[in-house]
Amino acid sequence: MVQACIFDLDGVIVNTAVYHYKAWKKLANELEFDFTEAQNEKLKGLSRMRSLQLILEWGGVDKTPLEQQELAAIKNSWYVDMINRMTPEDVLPGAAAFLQQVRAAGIKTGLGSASKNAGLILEKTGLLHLFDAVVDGNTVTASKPDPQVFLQCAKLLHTRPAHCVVFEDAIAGIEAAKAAGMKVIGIGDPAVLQGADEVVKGLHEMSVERLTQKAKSKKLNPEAKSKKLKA
Ligand code: B16
Ligand code: MG
Repeated sequence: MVQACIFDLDGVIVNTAVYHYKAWKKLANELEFDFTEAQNEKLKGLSRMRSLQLILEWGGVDKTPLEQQELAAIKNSWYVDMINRMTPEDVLPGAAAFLQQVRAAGIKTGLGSASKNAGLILEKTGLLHLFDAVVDGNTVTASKPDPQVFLQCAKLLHTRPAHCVVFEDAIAGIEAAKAAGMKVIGIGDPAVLQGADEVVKGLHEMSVERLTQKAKSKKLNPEAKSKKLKA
């Protein structure tokens, strides 16, 4: 039985990957190397500092921890300039409607994001009131694929992990949800998100009815199969 839905933010509720890309590219170019969209894909779901470390590795540039902090702050100021201009129109198709439907059905909603800017994004897009709990990059000490973000969220929602369904677009996030003992619906390409129990193109394809059906399916609920076999 699904008692809570936990949503990743970037790639599920909004698409801020494009702003991350622009800001990281500008930083890479100032350091005199390039940064591609394909590389940006690999950063999805990873923390800001882990992203920077990978970018510096790809560019063959060595920086001290203090310099890394400064570079991350510069990138973040460019990124924040862009997200400050976000409006409710930037919410991905079907996301607000699905959140409202889930809540109307008595299912709790939580946010489980790696972003330290999650609060600002939810405020700018007018979605904050649709979440019962928000866990983001400011509250966790270990980033995805560590399950901490989703476990903390389930705790705040007073729901056992087995009764939570996570919506995620990144491989690191799917691994985190699985490690937390939760069901996970991938948002994106099934060929990429192979670890997910199910994959849909976006929340516009979801409804509470479909969520309940998916939760009953053998893939999302392996216990159903073994109980049936035993009976
Ligand atoms: P910030 P999510 C993640 O958000 C992004 O996917 C990832 O690309 C970014 O590095 C991370 O947030 C940290 O973001 O710099 O704003 O703290 O997908 O976990 O919602
Ligand atoms: Mg994401």
